[in-house]
Amino acid sequence: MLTSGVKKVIHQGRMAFLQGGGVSRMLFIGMFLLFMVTHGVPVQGAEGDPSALVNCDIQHTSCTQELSDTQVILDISPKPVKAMSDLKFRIILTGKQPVAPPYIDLGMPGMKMGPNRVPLKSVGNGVHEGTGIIVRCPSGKKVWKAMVTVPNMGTAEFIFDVIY
Ligand SMILES: [Cu+2]
Repeated sequence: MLTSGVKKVIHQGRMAFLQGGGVSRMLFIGMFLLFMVTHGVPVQGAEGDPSALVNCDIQHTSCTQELSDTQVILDISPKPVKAMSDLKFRIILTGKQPVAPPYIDLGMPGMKMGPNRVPLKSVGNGVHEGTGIIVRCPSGKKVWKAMVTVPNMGTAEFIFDVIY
């Protein structure tokens, strides 16, 4: 009786193992399919797609964002806005003027690109200008970000496509 009881336990254990193996196999197949969906096929607007973050049509127009005390208007020229060429950055502040000129940090969404700051000088009437260069990302991605800091007033983030 004891022996058959032990055998029964072993048998049940083996069945559980086989069933467990089946579940693992199902999980593996499921994860493989999920991997194919997330990595094998580009999904428009999916998390991690930087073009979903674009909030500024800098190739055609200037872009505006609101801070509590002023509007921040960004323009970059000449157009089309190209990487690896001298660019003129202009920030217009329509409201309250800051204690010091604004500056721009260029980068890419979700990527560490190294420091690239464009200092700006006031040319009067709330207009601030400076020159800088947008580099070419080795990844080939073309979505860039200009983080505009207005001292003591806040930051505005402009995300746009650049021509390579
Ligand atoms: Cu990059």
